Amino acid sequence: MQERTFVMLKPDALSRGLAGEIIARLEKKGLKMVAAKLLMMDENMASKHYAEHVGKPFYEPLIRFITSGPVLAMVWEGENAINAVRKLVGKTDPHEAGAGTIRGDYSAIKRMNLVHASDSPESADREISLFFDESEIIEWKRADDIYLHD
Ligand code: 3AN
Repeated sequence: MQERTFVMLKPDALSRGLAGEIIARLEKKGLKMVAAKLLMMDENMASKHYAEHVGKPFYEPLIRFITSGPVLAMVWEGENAINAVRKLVGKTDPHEAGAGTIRGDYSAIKRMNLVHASDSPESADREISLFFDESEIIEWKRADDIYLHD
């Protein structure tokens, strides 16, 4: 099933020069980038994005971190895109994330784990609409599209 998911490279990914590497992994899986925007998140946007974590001990440091530098917000599309990206990203805790996953390979601590990816269709819809207007999402075909879905 073709799906869209929201993916955001966090400030550590940009600062550590890992943006290209992470994007390459999603591209090679056969997913298609359909929207992208480099921005600084302000506190208002960060608190909306992380609303489910308000009150948790890691909330304040998380907001400080996510607003500390540029993030690359993106929408990716493809077969089972939500689950496919979560698998490529790996578990929240980098010590539990498997080798071969983005977090398993490149991140060292839980808060600074390089990338956010939607965990359900409901979160994907909510997160995409927080960052993008529908008009900013581009419909296009990859040259290899015929190999990537039925
Ligand atoms: P995920 O990004 O894997 O879906 P969530 O939604 O549970 O994980 O957490 C959102 C973000 O909050 C994580 N990406 C991570 O940066 C941070 N975070 C989650 N749990 C912790 C924790 N126990 N300590 C520090 N930071 C955390």
